[in-house]
Amino acid sequence: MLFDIELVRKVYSTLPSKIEKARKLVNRPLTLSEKILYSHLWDLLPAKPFGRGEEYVNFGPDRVAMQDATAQMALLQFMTAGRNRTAVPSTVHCDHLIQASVGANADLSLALSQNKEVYDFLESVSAKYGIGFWKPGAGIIHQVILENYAFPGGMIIGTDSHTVNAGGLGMIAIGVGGADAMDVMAGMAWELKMPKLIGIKLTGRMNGWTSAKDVILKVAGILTVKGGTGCIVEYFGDGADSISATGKGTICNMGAEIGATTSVFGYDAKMSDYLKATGREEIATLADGIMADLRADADVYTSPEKYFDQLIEIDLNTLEPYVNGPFTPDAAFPISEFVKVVKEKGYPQKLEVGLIGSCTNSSYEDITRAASIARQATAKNLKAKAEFVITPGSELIRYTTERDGLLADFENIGGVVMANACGPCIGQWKRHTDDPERKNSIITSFNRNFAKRNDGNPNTHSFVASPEIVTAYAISGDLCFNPLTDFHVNEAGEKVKLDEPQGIELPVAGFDVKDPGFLAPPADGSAINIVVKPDSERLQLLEPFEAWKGTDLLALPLLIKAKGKCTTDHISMAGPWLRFRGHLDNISNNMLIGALNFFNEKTNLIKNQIDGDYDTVPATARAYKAAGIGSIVVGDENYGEGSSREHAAMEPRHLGVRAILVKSFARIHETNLKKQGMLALTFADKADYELIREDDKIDITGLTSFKPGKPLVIVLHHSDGTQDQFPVNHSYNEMQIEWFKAGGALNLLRNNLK
Ligand code: MIC
Ligand code: SF4
Repeated sequence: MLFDIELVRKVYSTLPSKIEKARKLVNRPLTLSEKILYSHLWDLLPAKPFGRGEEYVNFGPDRVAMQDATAQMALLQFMTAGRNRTAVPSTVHCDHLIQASVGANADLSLALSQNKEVYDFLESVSAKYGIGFWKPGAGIIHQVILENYAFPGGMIIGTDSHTVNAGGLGMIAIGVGGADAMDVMAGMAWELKMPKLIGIKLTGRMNGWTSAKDVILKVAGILTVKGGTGCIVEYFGDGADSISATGKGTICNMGAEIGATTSVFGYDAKMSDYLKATGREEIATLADGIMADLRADADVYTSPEKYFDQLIEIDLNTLEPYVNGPFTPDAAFPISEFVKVVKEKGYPQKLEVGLIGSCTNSSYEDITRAASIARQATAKNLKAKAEFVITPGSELIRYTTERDGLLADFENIGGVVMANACGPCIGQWKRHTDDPERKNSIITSFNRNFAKRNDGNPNTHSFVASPEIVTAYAISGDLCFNPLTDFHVNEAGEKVKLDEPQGIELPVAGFDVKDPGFLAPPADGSAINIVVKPDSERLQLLEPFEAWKGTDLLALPLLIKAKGKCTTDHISMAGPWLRFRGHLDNISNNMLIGALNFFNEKTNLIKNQIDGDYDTVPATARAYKAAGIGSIVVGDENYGEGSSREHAAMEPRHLGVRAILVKSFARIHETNLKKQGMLALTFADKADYELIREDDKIDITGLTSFKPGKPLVIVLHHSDGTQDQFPVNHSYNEMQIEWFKAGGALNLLRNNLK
């Protein structure tokens, strides 16, 4: 659908001149990322170019998007900002709260009744403040954004890490916490450290079983889960132009898994085709008119090494399908080596479930490729040996693929189509298993495969691959089966082989949908009254956090020293806990329950320094809070990897944690901590992590002269009377230090409103 065309016209009317000025300032040809960043500056052009990876820059994004699980907190904060309407066009998408169990219709109606209070809240807040509302069942936020709102050269922020999906349509699209979204909706600038740039040149063409997913699965293997931190990944080359817009979306989407700020492709004929096919001919025509501004300058493509901080080249001709996992998305294996890996590492060989869909891989092309495998299977007398689950990304896709008989292809081999929602991808999955203790394998076309993510079961080994590869595995039910080379044995006992998948990029008969599930806000919503019941277990109005008292923080007990991977799923688990996303106190009961305690290698069992007993993390934090003492959390590398959920920062804040001290942070989480008035600190010398003992009391000193670039000092008081002392770094700028002092960015905003 075509929304807000005026906005696109406005952006395009000034884009060429802004880019021209930026080119003069930088005094060299520009990458596409720089073009979009410089044309979305909040302030006038600076006197000299921004230092990449160094300077904080204020931007003015064109749009904001929120999904239901994060929108609740974002909007609870926005409601206190004193505005009648959002300053930029914004949307809410109800996708995370629907649990996949038996099938689309039954699951959706159950979700509608179970989540009624939250849906009603989101719908009325949206109506009041002029926000577009996508009802439950309409689809997953990123698929809906790609189909309706993304436009080349634009800038969008969204309260979900996979907002980056819109890079597939040439947009700078960035995942943020709700407090950041609130700023932009409240009419303020949005701040980001000027990203570094990674260039990825794609040459050749994909063929056979290889698809866009395999590009990013390979990139994840190269860059690892933190290799993209602080960077925009810009794809280019003849190979890039050969990939469909939705395939580009898949690649950008999973850029979240390498920690990239976002990923982007230059505008091309594929994007133009997709815009036209999704009812946005007018945007395609406008974009065609300024095509050169929507791609990098020519010299960037001929001499990329001059313009990017890091350069990678991938030959699509020889790219193999990949399978990544388990437990981390960067464990990347080309399919030809995967069988060996499964055997050597002893991963459970039997595949119990294959799942396709999600915001990453729900395009018409994806579904046609996977369906072509399913169709062949039926013709060759095969059924899926594993359970097989399909979650379409949007109602547009579901309606069109049903019309074209593709969903039936899945059902014919035993597939079950779930609601258009996140479902199993975010642990909203009533998995049917006879024995949760058994080590077991599943494979998905999603993007994340952290422990417990899909079904809450630590014994589940979750692998990630393209939808067509997942479909082939679901048919074989065996991870030691190579779909490219091996034979299946069919129901008549014959050996049969499946041919390469065949995809159709865009529906020949066009997309169609009866009810896309969109609710436009009324022209004037000011009379709408938002009610949050005081005894609600799902929604709670926010109380301001306490301001800093002006002194160093002394003798804070260590709450937990987390060992190894500590993603936002470990800090604030999703799945069953999603129901409390609008209620800070209730959701705080999941704080860090997935983190591994360094000292006993157990989850959710830590020492309470008041009585010496072991208890859960939330209970111990509550005990410290009740006793009026703050605490400190220590963590490892890439702490807070994964989601944008600011609950992972608000929960510790709410339960009295004062600082998170780690070896390194994931970008969104670090910002979320700062926004909520927490101290986000990193070891100057990572080896100092080893000095932290279980019953340490910890001082954070230097706060009275807290300054950008100046380390703070940690003093450890060990229980044997000895001490250790070391410097810790931070990345706070002046404004962020003000957030800390005020007790959170929202307090500062409220103070300014008074
Ligand atoms: C995810 O994929 O982890 C989520 C659920 O979409 C999150 C958002 C959330 O936690 O609500 C994300 O990616 O930001
Ligand atoms: Fe939903 Fe999964 Fe996409 Fe997150 S990654 S938005 S949970 S489908």
